[in-house]
Amino acid sequence: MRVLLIYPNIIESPKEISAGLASVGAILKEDGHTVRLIDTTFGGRSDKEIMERVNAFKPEMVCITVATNDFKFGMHLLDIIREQYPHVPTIVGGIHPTVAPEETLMQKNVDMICVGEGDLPIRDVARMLQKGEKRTDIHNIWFKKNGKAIPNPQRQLPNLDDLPIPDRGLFDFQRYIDWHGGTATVISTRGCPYPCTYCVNRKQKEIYKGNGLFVRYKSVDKLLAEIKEMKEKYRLKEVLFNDDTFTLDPRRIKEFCEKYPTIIGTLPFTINGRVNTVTREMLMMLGKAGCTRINMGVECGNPHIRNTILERDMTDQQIIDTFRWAREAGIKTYAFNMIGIPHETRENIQETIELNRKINPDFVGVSIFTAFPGTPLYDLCKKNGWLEEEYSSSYFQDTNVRHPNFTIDELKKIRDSFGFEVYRKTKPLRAYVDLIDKKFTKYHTYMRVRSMLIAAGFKKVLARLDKDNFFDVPA
Ligand code: B12
Ligand code: SF4
Repeated sequence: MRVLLIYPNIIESPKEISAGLASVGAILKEDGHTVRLIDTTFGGRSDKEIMERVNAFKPEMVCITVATNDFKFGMHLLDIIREQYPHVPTIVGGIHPTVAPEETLMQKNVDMICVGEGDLPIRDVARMLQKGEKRTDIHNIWFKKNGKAIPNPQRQLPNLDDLPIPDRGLFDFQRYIDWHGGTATVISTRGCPYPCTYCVNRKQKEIYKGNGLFVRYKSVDKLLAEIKEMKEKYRLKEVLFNDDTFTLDPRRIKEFCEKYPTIIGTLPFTINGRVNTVTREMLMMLGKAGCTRINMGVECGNPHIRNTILERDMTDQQIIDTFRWAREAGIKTYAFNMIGIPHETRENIQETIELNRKINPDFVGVSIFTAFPGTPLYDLCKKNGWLEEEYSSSYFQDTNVRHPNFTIDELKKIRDSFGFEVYRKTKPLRAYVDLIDKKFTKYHTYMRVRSMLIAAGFKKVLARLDKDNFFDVPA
């Protein structure tokens, strides 16, 4: 069967493939289908350009992935495809249908949705369509009949080693690597066990309950084989593990650190960690194995907001210690922060700035809080009438929350000077460049030029000129 995959990605930065579609594509190819991808990450988003590519392929099934921010654009693409291909079945997967299934399924041109992990369900759907069957009982897939939803239960979560390696070749993967100045992305786990109230993991854990372990890992051997294959196929200088929390299992980290240098060599890598999952010893091991950067959430400097509203469960001292250990292990640090959290005040934001000054990260990132469906904080905002009707299109540029203590413009101003405030005393040059950079990120043209400069290695040039690292672009 000719299966068309669509990645309706519209964000300017950072640019990354959809590992979900790469996994779904790999499974479909393994099952003998002809698979093609339309990827809008680097452009080609007009109706005309999309339809030219659809017509060149003449799909027999259309599969699209959507997150909340690209939901509108994704649905528009299904509408224009349906006009010309009224009988071709459509299925929507990804995080948005997982957390907002009814809303997604009830869109006019959506025939089926996949709730949760889609590797095995999509195989069943394609097999069913190929045989011309009309089943409505496939686990994880919700069907629509006479305008009504037919939900189905979840299946057992698959063991990650039983799945094929995600098919990066469906994308122009080299272009993504080049865009990141040589960084290739990998996912080695699925799931995160923590209860943070703004994160979709909490909802996913609830959805998958009773169907096996939510947190699963690729075995170290399989993971390293995947990276080795990637290294042979593409020109890369660095690996970025996009796992929510790479540092969950200390024994696995130990095995990984022992084997990585032997099998992969000196290729540097970046990970996402969580303050209370790492120890000094673990960071030392990671540093020796080639880890050059760890990204960790600080989120809020006020302990009550952080631990009661966000349920992060970590003290200021733990955060300060962990960032220091990373530095001692020779690993650069990136601190994630949020502003505009429900119940937050101006004083609380000042506490976040103070905490960041204390930890003095190499990079600092801040986003305006966005409430995502399926999370407790979304429900809280809804209950209090703090939600805008439209979903915001980016964590960094906008928000769907009308905060009682701030206007959106105020939050944007605070966001734009956040890095400046953090680095003002310790790294003044860096602070001013950050300020200028943030002032311009709202301009589409600036972001495009900035993306191009990053891809051209501009960041590396600047980094060489100034060890403070001007730009806090995760790459
Ligand atoms: C890597 C990553 C990115 C990358 C790539 C995004 C992508 N589309 O894959 C980049 C940097 C571009 C990115 C950007 C953003 N991200 Co992001 N990102 C992630 C991260 C860390 C990993 C995603 C991933 O690869 N997972 C592994 C794969 C295997 O899982 P998956 O994509 O969910 O796919 C499975 C199923 O969903 C399903 N599936 C997926 N697609 C399809 C399609 C079909 C047809 C079928 C049948 C099944 C199916 O099957 C797959 C395999 O089982 C997740 C966290 C997470 N836990 O998922 C956040 C996450 C997806 N991101 C999030 C957010 C908020 C964003 C941004 C809005 C932030 C911003 N800067 O504006 C943008 C939105 C961009 C976008 N269009 O997705 C939120 C999404 C919340 C929401 N409700 O939308 C998440 C969940 C983080 C969080 N914990 O809150 N992100
Ligand atoms: S630690 Fe990070 S990924 Fe895990 S639940 Fe909390 S916010 Fe989500």
